[in-house]
Amino acid sequence: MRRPASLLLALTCALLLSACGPSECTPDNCRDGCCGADDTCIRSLGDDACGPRTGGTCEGCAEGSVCHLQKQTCIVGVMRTRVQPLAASILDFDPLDEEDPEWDPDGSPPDVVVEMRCPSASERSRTETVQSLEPRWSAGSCQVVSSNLLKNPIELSIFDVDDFSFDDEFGTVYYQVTRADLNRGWFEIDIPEVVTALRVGLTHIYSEH
Ligand SMILES: [Ca+2]
Ligand SMILES: [Ca+2]
Repeated sequence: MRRPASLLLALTCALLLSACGPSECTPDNCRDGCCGADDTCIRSLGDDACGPRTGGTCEGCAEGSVCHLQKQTCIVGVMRTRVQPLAASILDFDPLDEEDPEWDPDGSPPDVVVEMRCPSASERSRTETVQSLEPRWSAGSCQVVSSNLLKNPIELSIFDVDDFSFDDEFGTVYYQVTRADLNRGWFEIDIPEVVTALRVGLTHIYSEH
């Protein structure tokens, strides 16, 4: 009779690991986050869970304060995020135009621009034009209050600028920035069929009061 009981216990443990193993959040099992109230390790800090990424205690930031992601503590002030398209990889032919798959009539690489409409921004942001299948940009960012960036998506359009005809559109997407993105400092998306990767950098600016 003893054996089936212990077998059942072992089975229950296997199914409900947390019920039998250590469930407490400690610096040992939470080395890259802070410990939340329910003993979970929170790796993406934010205003409602902010604390040292060494298994310290997460705290909620008070009204009028925000979580400083580098300092890993609440500060009184405002956090803004600068959104900057950094790099893309473009297909070397137009998959939607079988008759004339070259991006430009002379066979040169596309002249690539990213335009963004950022939450609560009055104007669209536009990068410089870079003629390449692997364009890199350093201008044309927008700056948004970070909490707004978590509530509303960014509209991103990417296209080949053409002087004597309509620009070749690669696509337009809406992307909702996540808390993990803010912690990582960038996000990467693809835009079917043409853009295999578009990487966008997120740098944070804190104005402390
Ligand atoms: Ca073109
Ligand atoms: Ca062009």
